[in-house]
Amino acid sequence: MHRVAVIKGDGIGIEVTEAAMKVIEAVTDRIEFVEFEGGFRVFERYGVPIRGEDIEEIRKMDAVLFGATTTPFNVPNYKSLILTLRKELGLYANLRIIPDLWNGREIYVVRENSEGLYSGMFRATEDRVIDFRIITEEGSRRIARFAVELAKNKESFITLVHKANVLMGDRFFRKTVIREAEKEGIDVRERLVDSFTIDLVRNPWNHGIILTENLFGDILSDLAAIHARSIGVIPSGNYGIDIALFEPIHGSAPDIAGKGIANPIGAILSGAMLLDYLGLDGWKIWNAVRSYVKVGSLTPDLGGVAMTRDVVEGVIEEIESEIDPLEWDEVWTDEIRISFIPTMFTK
Ligand code: 48Y
Repeated sequence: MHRVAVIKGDGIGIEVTEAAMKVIEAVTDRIEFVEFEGGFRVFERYGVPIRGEDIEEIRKMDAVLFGATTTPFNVPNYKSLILTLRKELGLYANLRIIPDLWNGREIYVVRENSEGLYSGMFRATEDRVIDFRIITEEGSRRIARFAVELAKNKESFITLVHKANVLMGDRFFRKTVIREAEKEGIDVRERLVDSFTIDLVRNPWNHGIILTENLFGDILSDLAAIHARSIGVIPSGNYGIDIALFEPIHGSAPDIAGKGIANPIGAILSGAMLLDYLGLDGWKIWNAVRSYVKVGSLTPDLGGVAMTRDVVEGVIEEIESEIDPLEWDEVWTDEIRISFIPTMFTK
């Protein structure tokens, strides 16, 4: 039995996480969910976005399934729940898979998740604020290792995106990445972040594993999201040394919360990434979602009129009608390759 912490969060985070749990339960009975509360409402009661004792409990779990939270940026002392969890759980690697579900292709973005301008270190005086953009040897090495393993696994290469022509930290980062990739014979193509944005809009599918530092990764992965047709279908994983957290990349969408029309696919595919991490059958979910979107009705963000529950039911039907993979070898082999997460990140 694997123990998975669940933090549904706010707004549509609640609906989509429940959707993902139902789909996971249709694939396996080897997961026990344990729910925790976190987000702004917890902050109002306790002054922190998640209680210290809950973090201690979560550390003992095998993985975390996360929905979405609202982070007001005008409340003094409020710290984002997801940023707190990334830090507390040491989740240094962020993998976002931007899928084109209709054509079976994906953009992979690996974002360094713990350093750069997210270091949390700053110096403020009356007339000047300095945010420290920290890049360390160890931080660069471990994210490089993550991207190298992924590239090896997918028989692919790394597109390393940086601004080393201007930033000292990026010169350091690129040296470490190139050294780690060379050790494993992985090809590294380098791109400057500014001109790369144009390519990511016009020609997004052929960059292998895109690897970059924290803030560039935040921005580039949102930009790449345009190729998924809706931000509502994009899953992600935040990986640490012995725990990982999976979340759709969309936010809590207060405007549609509670209406039952949120797209659950990003959360459902995050569930697929979670199963892969635990060594279970994530590919079944990927296949079911790909089959469903071609025939089933879609939520409003994808131009349809479906409700969240219609999509959940449809995806579960696809899972239940899945042909025995042995009768299906060619597609099956392909899907395994696409959805597989390297062994070193498997529990
Ligand atoms: O996960 C993301 O990319 C979000 O934009 C967060 C970030 O900057 O990494 C911010 C989320 C938040 O403020 O709660």
